Amino acid sequence: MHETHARCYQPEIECASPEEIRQLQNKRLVDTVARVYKNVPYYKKLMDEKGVTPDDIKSVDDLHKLPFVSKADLRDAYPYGLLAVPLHDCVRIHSTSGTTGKRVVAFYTQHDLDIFDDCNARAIVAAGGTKDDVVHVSYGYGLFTGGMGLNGGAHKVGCLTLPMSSGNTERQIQFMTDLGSTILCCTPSYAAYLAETINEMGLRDKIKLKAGIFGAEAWSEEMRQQLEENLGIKAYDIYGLTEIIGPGVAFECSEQAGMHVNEDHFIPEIIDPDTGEVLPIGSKGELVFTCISKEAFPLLRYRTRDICVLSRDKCACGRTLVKMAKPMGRSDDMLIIRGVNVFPSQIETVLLEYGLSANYQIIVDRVNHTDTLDVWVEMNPEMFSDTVKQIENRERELMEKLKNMLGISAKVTLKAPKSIARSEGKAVRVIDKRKI
Ligand code: DLL
Repeated sequence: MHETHARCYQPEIECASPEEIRQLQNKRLVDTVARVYKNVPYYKKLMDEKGVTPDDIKSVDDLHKLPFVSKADLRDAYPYGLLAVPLHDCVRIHSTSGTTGKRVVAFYTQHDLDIFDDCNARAIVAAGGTKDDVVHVSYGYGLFTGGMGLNGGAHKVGCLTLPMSSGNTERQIQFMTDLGSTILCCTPSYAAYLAETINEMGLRDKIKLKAGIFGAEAWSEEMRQQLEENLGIKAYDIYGLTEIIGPGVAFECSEQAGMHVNEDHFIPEIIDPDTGEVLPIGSKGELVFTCISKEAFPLLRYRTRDICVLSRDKCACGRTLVKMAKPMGRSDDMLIIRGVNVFPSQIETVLLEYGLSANYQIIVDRVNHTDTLDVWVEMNPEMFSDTVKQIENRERELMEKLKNMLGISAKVTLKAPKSIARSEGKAVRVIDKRKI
């Protein structure tokens, strides 16, 4: 094993016993709470309102006593209100790609960036990365955390790093073939676009990719299979959010069955999104994180809005870090159509199981006081030569399958290949015209 590789895989943490991790978490939690209570008036106010003092927090068992922090708090406290160190100790800012209201800004000290690199290095090593790899980073660089996050991790592992950022697909592919990229890091939707273009250009034999580290948006198991086949790789999931650190909050290992949470830095909880009650492990609910090692922006009990399940089942990779399942959607992305909860991921599963690609769009509208659900999806080139009758039959079959999955009917329209816009970052899958 290379020396750098050995440093980035940290079995003393990643394979520690749950008790050892708990001890570390207890200490870090107590320290963090005391520090933010003292240094951040916003936290002091939230805790005082809840009648909690740092003395009440003696271990992780007391976590539930702390108030939640939500995106609304971040907007309220914008930009410096939750900063826990003097601004001159900070060395970087990242920001969310938020569409409405004020953006969220997150601050990092050098120590925080070291943690960020560490978390991403663990993810790269878990995906089989070593010093011999050429890591092609096509997440956006800049305020978005994706590019810089994976870049830092790849450097730490000692990989040759291509800081491509997103866009200019042909150039991406040229670099990939000329420089022998072995690990691709980007959103799964951009990976699908790259795969499509590589295959169209007839360059599949020229690429040396062996793994992909895909995240920043929801993607289904079916999409994983398609990406693995179309690029000849193993596709690993990676999860994170700007408010907590960026990518690397959790990462997938060789088992490809859920993501290990970097519990030495972030404590996960699952709560009932309506009542805030903490749910037992294995329950489905909203994922909440508490940062216990960061200096500048250590959020306590931050409500992610991601709907998820945690598991402590033994993992064959040897890591003992708790695992989170693929988030099944966001509580605020969940569509309520004619009173029924619909997650875009359910629709994606039906389309991909049918053999279609992930180029689809979901359009929700309200006509005569009734919600309508339209699903546009591109045909494969083979289907495109079908007769109109065959295409109509396929649409009917898909509507039937969607009805079974969702419990409500949707109108499916099969579109010509390449007629739906591709994305270079996070895909826009849902157009909800009811809100306009
Ligand atoms: O998306 C950070 C990131 C960059 C993660 C690169 C992975 C790779 P934000 O832009 O703040 O940060 O968006 C965070 O994206 O709350 C989830 O809803 C969603 N998300 C992130 N990773 C995944 C994933 C980055 N693997 C929000 N699966 C989160 C599903 C994901 N959703």
